[in-house]
Amino acid sequence: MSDKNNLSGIERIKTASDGLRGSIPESLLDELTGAIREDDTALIKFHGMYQQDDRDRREERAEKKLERLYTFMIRLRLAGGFIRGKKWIAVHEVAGANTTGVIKITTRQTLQLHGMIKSKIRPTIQSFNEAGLNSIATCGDINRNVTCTSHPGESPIHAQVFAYADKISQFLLPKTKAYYEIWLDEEKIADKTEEEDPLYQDRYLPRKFKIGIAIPPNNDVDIFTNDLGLVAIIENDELKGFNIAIGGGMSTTHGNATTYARLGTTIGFVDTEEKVMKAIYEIITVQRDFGNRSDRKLARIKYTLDRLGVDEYRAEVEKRCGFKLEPARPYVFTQRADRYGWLQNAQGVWFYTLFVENGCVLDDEKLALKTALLEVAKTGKVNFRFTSSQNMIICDVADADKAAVNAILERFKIIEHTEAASHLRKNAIACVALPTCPLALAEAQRYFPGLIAKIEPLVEKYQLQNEGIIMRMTGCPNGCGRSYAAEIGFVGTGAGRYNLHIGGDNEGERLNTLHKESLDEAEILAELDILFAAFKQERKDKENFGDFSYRKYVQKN
Ligand code: SRM
Ligand code: SF4
Repeated sequence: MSDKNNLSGIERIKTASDGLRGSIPESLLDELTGAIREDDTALIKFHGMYQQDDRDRREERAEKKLERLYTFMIRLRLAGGFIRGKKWIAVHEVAGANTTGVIKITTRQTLQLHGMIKSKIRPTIQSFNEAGLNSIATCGDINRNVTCTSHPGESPIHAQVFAYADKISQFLLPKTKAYYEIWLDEEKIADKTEEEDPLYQDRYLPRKFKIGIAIPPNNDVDIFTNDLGLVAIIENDELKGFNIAIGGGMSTTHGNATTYARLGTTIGFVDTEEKVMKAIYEIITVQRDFGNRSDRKLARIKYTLDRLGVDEYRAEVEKRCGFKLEPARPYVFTQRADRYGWLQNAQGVWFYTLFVENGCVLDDEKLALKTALLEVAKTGKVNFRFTSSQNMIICDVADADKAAVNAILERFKIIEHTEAASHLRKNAIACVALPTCPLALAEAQRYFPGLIAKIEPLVEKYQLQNEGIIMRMTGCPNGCGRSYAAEIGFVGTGAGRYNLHIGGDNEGERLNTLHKESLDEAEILAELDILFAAFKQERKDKENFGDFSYRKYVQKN
């Protein structure tokens, strides 16, 4: 547990915030600056927003002695990445009116809008609210958006498992009414006992907390990168319960050897819904009570777990639950990549998975994706799901409506765009990075598509285009694009330079390893040429790139 005298600054801000209110209302009224007060920047995260500035324009603004061009990014809460068609239309409209217009699908199956100026925050949240959408607790030291295997065709009982994402998401919301009061003009509640929060209390968690649900054989959600991962155990088309894995997390800090990426450790199995919820709750209370509140770099559950030891952590959870976790049950993951095109689920309903490069929904000179999706939504016959690889599924399409939806997709060349993209490109993820992310050391989403265009000929040179290699890039070591869980991972170290990691497996059950440090583009391409040539010549039967590079370069045999 943390030394009470050595709490991080954020701990003080949280406890003094009066239920996450701080001085946000005053900050909003200050017309002298586009920013909000410093303490409030930590608090608005709990309301689903980040203060950012356009890093491309910092120099120009500084030369003119202007303050930075402050704007806000807002992130929605969409459990399991599901949104009704009507709500998509609302997001489209809000994006156009109040933000840059680009709708960004994130690696945790939700949506972000960037570039909102301070005066547009309340109208944005109000419009979302009218549409039945909110951004509560999508950021901050609290449970975030709950992810779930998105492909409804994966299992006949997908809907049953999927319902858990929403239940867990609701169950772990904070009790404070600050969001409604500040952004939606609801009356200030007089009786503060209504806001008492036995889970989060007044200091919330030591750090962010992430939960995902996977439905084997698909590990599309990268379950072991979550603080808490549930793996659905399905026998004879019946949901028996969930294996629970804890302690996943991707972030490291360059030059800080005490930080590390880690995959979750499975601690047991629970069967009934009551037990699932209780186990989740108490795993979180143990992290709340034992997590590091002094050093935010070491505050995630992965560090608490390794400090206490897996057995001690599990014993504390069992003591608080009042029951024991059963031994984990067997299952197999065989895939992680999205399945593109039309597929039908067990109930005969259709869904179409389309490729959205880096999750950026916009209209450009090549593709009018945003307009196409609006037209599809306006048919009133579809809903949407987002995948953890930043793609989109048009779902719940009845047999009778499929032709009409397909015609729109064809007219806007969405099908052609999805089919034409290489496997390498479709399996790739890049995080946002520049210009909005304040932590970016290098480009990611603006650079990766161009780099992939230079890697594709190498893949073709060695006839590896059907290998389904999973390649990911992040602009810094925080791992928002989960680069450490890729077969080939690029991690930004500085402008135009990336660490190259290899040896992760295809299913997301083994992290990769640092292979070469701080490469520029020419060095990356030269190194990949060597790696692909070796793979082509020396691979064993059916060995994939991740397993080959692990054997040859990590195990060295
Ligand atoms: Fe992330 C911070 C974007 C998924 C680990 N992440 C950030 C911020 C908010 C930068 C900041 O703190 O000011 C980035 C905003 C950029 C922007 O302009 O939009 C940012 N993270 C993203 C998104 C949008 C990447 C994307 O391109 O999709 C993802 C939003 C997910 C969501 O909908 O909630 C996103 N971030 C992740 C993931 C992947 C995941 O959860 O599956 C990780 C690695 C897993 C993990 O948490 O360990 C991740 N983000 C981080 C970290 C490192 C946390 C740590 O343990 O130290 C930070 C930095 C921090 O929290 O201090 C961070
Ligand atoms: Fe920003 Fe780093 Fe996350 Fe990329 S990985 S979005 S650069 S914090």
